[in-house]
Amino acid sequence: MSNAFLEELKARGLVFQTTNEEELVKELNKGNVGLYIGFDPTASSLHIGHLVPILILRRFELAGHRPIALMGGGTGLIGDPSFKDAERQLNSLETVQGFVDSIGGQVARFLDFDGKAILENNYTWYKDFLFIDFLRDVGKYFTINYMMSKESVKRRIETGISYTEFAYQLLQGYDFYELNARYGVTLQVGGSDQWGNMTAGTELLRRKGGKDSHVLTVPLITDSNGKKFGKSEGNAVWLDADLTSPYEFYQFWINTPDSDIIKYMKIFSFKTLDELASIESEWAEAPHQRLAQKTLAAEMTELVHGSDALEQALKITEALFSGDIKALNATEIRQGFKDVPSYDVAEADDLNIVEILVASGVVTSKRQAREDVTNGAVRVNGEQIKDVDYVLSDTDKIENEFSVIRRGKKKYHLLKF
Ligand code: 383
Repeated sequence: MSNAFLEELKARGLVFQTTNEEELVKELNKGNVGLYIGFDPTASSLHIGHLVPILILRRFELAGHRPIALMGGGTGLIGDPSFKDAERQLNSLETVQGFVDSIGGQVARFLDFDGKAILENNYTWYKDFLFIDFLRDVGKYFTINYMMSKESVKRRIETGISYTEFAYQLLQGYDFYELNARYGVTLQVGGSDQWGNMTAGTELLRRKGGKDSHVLTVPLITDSNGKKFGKSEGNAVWLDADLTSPYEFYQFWINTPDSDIIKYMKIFSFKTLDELASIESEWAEAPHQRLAQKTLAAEMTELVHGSDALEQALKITEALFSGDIKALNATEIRQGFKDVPSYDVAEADDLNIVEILVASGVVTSKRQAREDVTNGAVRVNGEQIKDVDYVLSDTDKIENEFSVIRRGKKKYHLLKF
């Protein structure tokens, strides 16, 4: 027996490990399976590493199952020790609740909470759970040996772990039990780092509830160098547009190396494997045109930020490529030039091109500035300035806020008025 949906997940490289596969196949073949993934509120935004599990929920939803996104309003107050080197700093209740609200809103973009999908928060059942009851009703089903044998906490048992974090797996285990009771959830999905916590749940459901349940993990995504996926120049790529702009988000995908792009397309795209295969063959004929990267970047940016944001990201990319900076408005300039050096122009600054090049630090001397201008190496908002006596005026200010100076082929500076 097999299940077409599970086979598709495997073909996309989305399955790392499952509990007994035959049983899981049987369950999926029944259809309308309740499944969940948990997200601990450790920041105000989810990041790109959360995208695979979120999109898996969506895949299950599209296949007719019932996905639940569980916010860890309770577990976020404790801190998951899985594969973490050090004890977590405790966040306050208000902080964690704030994070729950913001990341819950983010997940809502990907699932239909008016349809089959459900948004839950485990603080709902932990806020009134007495410690004595928890020890009697949950703790009693686990031996210390069992808890210590988990790969996810093994290292910490040697280096140090508080009783608080050590107990975390019981909380996640109990969530599975609770969601089974409330919504008939029989499957928990998560990253491979979550296997230990998730199987604590199947254990509790079996021992306390006498029920079978299932776990499926998705692989930790790595690039062709074996490095963890999801950093852009060392920074996390956030799903919140205020933390990582749609343009930067788009660029992150565009910059995927050829050695990774086909793998990433299968993991992230909702296009069928047949469609992806034809994109792949077209791409392979002219990889330098980056068709695969462009296709995935567009699909992901639209999915996460919407079609207007995608359009804007494309517009900024195009303007930076062609040099036609005047095509951009102030918001787009802000996104496109977030990482270039900028200079706040002061009242007293002389706006002569040579003077301002020096004052803003584009060049270090007037002699250099004059030489660059005369040689045609200086552009203001994409327009070449060859006259050393040129004085910036209002027409050089984009929406009265910015002038973009380019020196040579690629060096950009932003003047802020
Ligand atoms: C809490 C309560 C549950 C079930 C799960 C949780 C959260 C879980 C956890 N998950 C990570 C997180 O919150 O810490 N203990 O950042 C990440 N997940 C998913 C996926 C992943 C994991 O949210 O591998 C990456 O995104 O499982 O690291 O009852």
